[in-house]
Amino acid sequence: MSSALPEIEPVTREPLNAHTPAAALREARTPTSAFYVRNHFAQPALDARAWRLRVPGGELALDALRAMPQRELDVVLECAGNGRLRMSPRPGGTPWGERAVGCARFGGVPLRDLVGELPTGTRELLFAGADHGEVEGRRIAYERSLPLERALHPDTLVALTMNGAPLTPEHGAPARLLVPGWYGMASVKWLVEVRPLERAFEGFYQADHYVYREARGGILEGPVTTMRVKSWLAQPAHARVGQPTSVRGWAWSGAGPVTHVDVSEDGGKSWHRASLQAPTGPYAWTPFAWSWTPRASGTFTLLARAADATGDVQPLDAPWNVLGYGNNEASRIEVQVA
Ligand SMILES: Nc1nc2c(c(=O)[nH]1)N[C@H]1C(S)=C(S)[C@@H](COP(=O)(O)O)O[C@H]1N2
Ligand SMILES: [Mo]
Repeated sequence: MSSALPEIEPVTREPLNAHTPAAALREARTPTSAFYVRNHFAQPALDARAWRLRVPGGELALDALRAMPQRELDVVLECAGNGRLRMSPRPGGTPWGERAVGCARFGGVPLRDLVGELPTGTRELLFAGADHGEVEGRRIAYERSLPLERALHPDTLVALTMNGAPLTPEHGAPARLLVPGWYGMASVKWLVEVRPLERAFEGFYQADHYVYREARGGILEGPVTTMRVKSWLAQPAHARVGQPTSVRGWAWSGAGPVTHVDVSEDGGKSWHRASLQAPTGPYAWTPFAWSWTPRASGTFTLLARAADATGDVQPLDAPWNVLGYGNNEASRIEVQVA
């Protein structure tokens, strides 16, 4: 018997970018070793004992953070570039297929418990990672800001754990920001500084990247923020003619609860309402299931389309924008029916 941990599937090696393997996406919580990794630069190796988090009014050591009241949340993290390969014409950028997504239990300290009194006139908080590199001839770090309201939301965490264990180096050890409901770029890994800003941040990963540009197909232009409603069909891979088969998967949205999921066996001509189970928290994905009885043998592609409480529905075709963000087209699974 093998005790090997499930492994990520590299998309690029330097820097490391890797998909979650399909098998791991059959589980409600994605194992950490299988959870997709998205890095812009080489991973910094931070010494947890020497590490400090600079916050307005001081700095904090890891032990001090661990001693504070902790909050745990199941959170779907999805890269804004997930599904980019299906866009046409194909945008540049990391060639993500469709598995730059996962759901894990994160634990840590609400950011608002860490920042003391902020200077009057503070509009945003800036979050700096320890990783850096050269971009368009300039040396920059991975930095992102959040509007004050989102930064101080009780569920915005400085996360120290993932699936009950200390963060691993790939996922931002010793501490990362976690912004539930937003695409992954907001959740700054290897966090070393939180800084108040009086004006909107205009750094590379804020104003040049992670913006919807020349957007078409239901995406408005502007900054990339919340995850658009989406689903993942996890099973089945095989089915038998005349035998009921459980079609299952997950649906999520950063804008509100998932209200329904429909499944199609005929390429979107007709739809069947799936049953939903309660998610394990407001930011976890929602399990759905539909019983399918195939009437013929062959290869079938099933489609799933989720909707959320804001009335948003997954489009059947990939939306498009220059940098290839936010593709939330209906999900598909190929099933061999014998
Ligand atoms: N410091 C730092 N934080 C970062 C990134 C990065 O390159 N550097 N990538 C971001 C992006 S684009 C995503 S999608 C998530 C991915 O988190 P994961 O690698 O833990 O899955 O981290 C975000 N935080
Ligand atoms: Mo991302």
